[in-house]
Amino acid sequence: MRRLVIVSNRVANPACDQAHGGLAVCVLDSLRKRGAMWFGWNGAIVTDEAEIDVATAKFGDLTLMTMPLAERDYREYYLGFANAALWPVHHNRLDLACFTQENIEGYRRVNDRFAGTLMPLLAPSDLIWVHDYHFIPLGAGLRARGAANSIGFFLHIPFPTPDVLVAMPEHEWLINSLCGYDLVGFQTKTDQANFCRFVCDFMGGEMISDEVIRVADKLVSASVFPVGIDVDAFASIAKNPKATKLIQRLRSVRELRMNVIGVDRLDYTKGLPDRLRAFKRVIELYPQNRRAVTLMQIATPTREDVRAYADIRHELEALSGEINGEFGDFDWTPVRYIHRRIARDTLAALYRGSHVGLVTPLRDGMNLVAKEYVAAQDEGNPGVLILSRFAGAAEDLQEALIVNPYDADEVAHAMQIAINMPLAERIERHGALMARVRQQDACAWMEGFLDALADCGQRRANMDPRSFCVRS
Ligand code: GDG
Repeated sequence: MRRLVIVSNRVANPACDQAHGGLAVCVLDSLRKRGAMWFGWNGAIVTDEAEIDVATAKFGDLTLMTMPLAERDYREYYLGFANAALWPVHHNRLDLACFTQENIEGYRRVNDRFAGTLMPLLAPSDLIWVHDYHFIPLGAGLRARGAANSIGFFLHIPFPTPDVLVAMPEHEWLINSLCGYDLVGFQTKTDQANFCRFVCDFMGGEMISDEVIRVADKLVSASVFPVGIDVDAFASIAKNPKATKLIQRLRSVRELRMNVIGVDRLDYTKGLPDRLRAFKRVIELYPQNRRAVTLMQIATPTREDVRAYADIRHELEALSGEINGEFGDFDWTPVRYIHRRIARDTLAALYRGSHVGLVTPLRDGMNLVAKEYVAAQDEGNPGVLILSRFAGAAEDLQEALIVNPYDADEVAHAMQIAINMPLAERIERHGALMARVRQQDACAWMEGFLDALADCGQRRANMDPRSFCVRS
């Protein structure tokens, strides 16, 4: 088997339960059955560039190779261009995007440094899989250094429509860099279609099949690979004795009848203020829910050095205080707001112990929380998933209650339906959702991508670049 080299901004250490971003979760889950070398940032920041060095750690078949970022790189590449330009643009938040020349240069510089550091570590037969928006130009950096390997890229976040993308300075350079990969993978058909539309309408590309575009003298495949989780592993931690004890504790709080749960990184794309407003409406519109329903919102700290993230935190704290102040009583707290990281097994138990899973991002590449909620349920008495139509997961999880997260009354109405849903309907919906989550699990995602990448590599090896233009 050819060695797999994974490149992503953050690298998760399998020995500790510290992975709380979606990328780390699905890559780790998919690597359980296959070895790899995983290369990226170790999370440390150094003041002096001379201190940047690669460290190696081995965990069975998995080798982690990581290096720190210099302070200036952290500011310009990570906070600046990746998280204050690319992230908001890809989530349709041009109002929050901030573009500066220094940040773009920082992004180029770090991509170039990572490509330069990785190059001597590669063998000619390695399959290289680059992940996410932090490293769009990394593949081109490897090619410029002579890498002839098959190189694929997967975008974990949505791909914007062309009219949004053109607002970003350097968008042509970025998309050109994407076109240098053999294979570009997307979460949904909509993302893939947006990418193809941009390449064809703005860069002179031409579709030569549903998934292959010819642009300039290159062929690039653009395909859909929805990410998933390790379903059995997650379901089993949700059922273990520790989880069962925790669920009993959760349900033994006398006044609590129904628990609604939300779990998200505290990010403005996740629609948390809108969710709290919808929860307020479910109490206002259906007074029988007073004292009977509680929303537990876990909002894990993330990217706290980016201004927009501090703002959303204050908004959320004010809103939960407002709802609790207005409706709460000495024996009922309507919103339990937790702003800290929770252990993964506790999370699994909380999903299982909750009657409703509320997943209502304003925009999301996929959303693994939706899949985890389904996997954790008791199939004989499952809870109900409420899912935003703007989460990539909604393309497949149609048996959830699909809602528009911007419409508080619509979400409140769905919550009421979920709270009252008869057991038979819950079982039927859950069975269908579970089948989909199983079908598109972490292994299927990885195998699908790597098989397609190997095919693309074969195509490149077989083809004279000058013959790319031939069309049947
Ligand atoms: C990106 C895309 C795409 C959250 N809080 C805690 C915790 N988590 C875990 C969840 C889940 C993961 O983090 C979050 O994944 P999501 O998919 O929901 O969201 P992003 O982090 O934004 O992920 C997303 C994903 O990449 C994969 O491609 O689906 O669209 O934005 O696994 O359980 N885990 C623990 N404690 C927490 O407090 N242990």
